[in-house]
Amino acid sequence: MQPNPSFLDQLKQGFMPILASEHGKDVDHFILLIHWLMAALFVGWFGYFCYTLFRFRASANPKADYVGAKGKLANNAEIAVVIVEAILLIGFAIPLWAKAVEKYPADKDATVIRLIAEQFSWQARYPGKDGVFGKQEMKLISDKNPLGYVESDPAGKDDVNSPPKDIHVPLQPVKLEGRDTFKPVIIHLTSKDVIHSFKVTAMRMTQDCIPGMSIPVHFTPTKVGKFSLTCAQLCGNGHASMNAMFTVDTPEEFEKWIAEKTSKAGGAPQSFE
Ligand SMILES: [Cu+2]
Repeated sequence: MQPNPSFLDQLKQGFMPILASEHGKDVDHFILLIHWLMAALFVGWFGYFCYTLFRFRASANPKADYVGAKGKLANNAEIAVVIVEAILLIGFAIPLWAKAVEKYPADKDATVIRLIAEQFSWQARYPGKDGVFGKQEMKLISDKNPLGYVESDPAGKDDVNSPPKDIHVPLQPVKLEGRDTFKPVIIHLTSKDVIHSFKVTAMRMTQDCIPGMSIPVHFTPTKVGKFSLTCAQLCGNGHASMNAMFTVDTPEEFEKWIAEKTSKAGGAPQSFE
């Protein structure tokens, strides 16, 4: 796990958790803006509350006033809050979402993995050197073949299964659209049993894993390190133990890790249970 950042580092990043993905800074910026709005509302409404306690105290108002306040301040304040919220939604939240949806990377430019959730573990599958995943079938799932791998499919011969709860992706420097960045990661999420939720806070990623569906997510890692992958959906009595290590490796470390997993298993299908 990453060491705890210093107080100064935490202050610089607005007391947000460690950030290790490219789009995460926009997410953090948006969260900070919302908190500034909440802080302004807290101060404003609390001040107003104190003012009313004083202004309408019983000793100064022996007789109840049935008309109520006539000023426009409260109405105008409400309108101002609605305007600020609309700016946050239209100016920040929707463009942020649109960027994530429109900038979906091509498979050839990305590290593509499949991640399968189950009570109460995670296991990833890598397509191997040919970059093509072998077929998987639900009915073939067993203790020996935890991801239902179809043995007769040649595309799957070089595929690699990660050990349970140990997911690795590489931090590969690349040039995309003329700028220096890192290779994006695409993860196809699914579940073997109930609804789970993939959450890697350092990547600012959360997405439900739903049985019978393959849901792709993408992000660009920016830091090597070991991060925490947790399940963000109450999924049974072992939910709290459904965590895994999400490691971002240097390309060399990643190659080594994949090679170890391949040779250890002596070819597909590979299980590490
Ligand atoms: Cu779960």
